[in-house]
Amino acid sequence: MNEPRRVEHQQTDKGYVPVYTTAIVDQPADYPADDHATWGTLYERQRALLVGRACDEFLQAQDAMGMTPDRIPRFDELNEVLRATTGWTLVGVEGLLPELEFFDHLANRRFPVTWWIRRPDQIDYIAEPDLFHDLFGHVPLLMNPVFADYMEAYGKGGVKAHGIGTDALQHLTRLYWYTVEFGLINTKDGLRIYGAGIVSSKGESLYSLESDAPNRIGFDLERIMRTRYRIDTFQKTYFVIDSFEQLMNATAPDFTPIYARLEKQDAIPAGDVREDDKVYTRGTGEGWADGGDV
Ligand code: HBI
Ligand code: FE
Repeated sequence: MNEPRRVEHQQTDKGYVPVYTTAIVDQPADYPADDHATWGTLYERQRALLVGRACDEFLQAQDAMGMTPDRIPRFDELNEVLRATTGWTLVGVEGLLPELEFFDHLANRRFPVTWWIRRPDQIDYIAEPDLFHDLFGHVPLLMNPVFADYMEAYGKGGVKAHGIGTDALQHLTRLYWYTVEFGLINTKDGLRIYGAGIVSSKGESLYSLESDAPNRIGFDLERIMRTRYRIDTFQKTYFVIDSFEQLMNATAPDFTPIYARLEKQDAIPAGDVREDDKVYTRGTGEGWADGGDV
């Protein structure tokens, strides 16, 4: 299989990783058997973990798109379902894109999916977003109309933030990190996962709901935009939304005054808990712990 065309390594919000050419690329006509096997192994392992841990919207969407462990899905087949449901399409790319290109895709309801999948020896961890992370982790929720609207609004906000400057961009990237990548959602049955970075990771699918180590804090836009994050470990804090509508509504206002306020405030370390945080106890639905839990 031809290797992806790396452009150059850059320090990004995902660490020092290769940032690729921004060209749209076609999905290869087929993949070596090894790649299909990697997809199948990861798919079956994650689905076994995620029933009862991922939110229903994620699991149902993945089934509705016709994703199976049998083979790497065809982008054009997924696009038929996705386009008809929320107007989103996925486009093949070489890998991580410069931020502006990435935001521009989202602003136009295009989700960039890396066309190659990790090697068998990388099955447990890969620093870059590969096909499994993007297709298994990010694409299903684009079937949810409200989340699909949020992702477009986020992209438009990203294009604007890029024009404002690096501070605005940093604050907005934290919002992506703590929702799209590592978000939890509160349901009548308890906390559930919706973040792509969690659902595509075996260890973090368990840790995010069941470990006593991380904080779980109710969604607060400016609190999130001030909060640093780590890229090389499990998260020290997860933010919990009540609904995708809450997420969508949070991006409705113009962020300019928010950026102005954030300029005057310090960043919050990833592991901090502040006194007006709404703290969740692990894995349950109760919002207000008695405070003794953290
Ligand atoms: N490029 N292909 C791709 N996929 C991403 O998730 C991605 C990206 N470029 C930038 C980026 N994410 C980050 O800036 C986001 O966290 C905002
Ligand atoms: Fe991602």
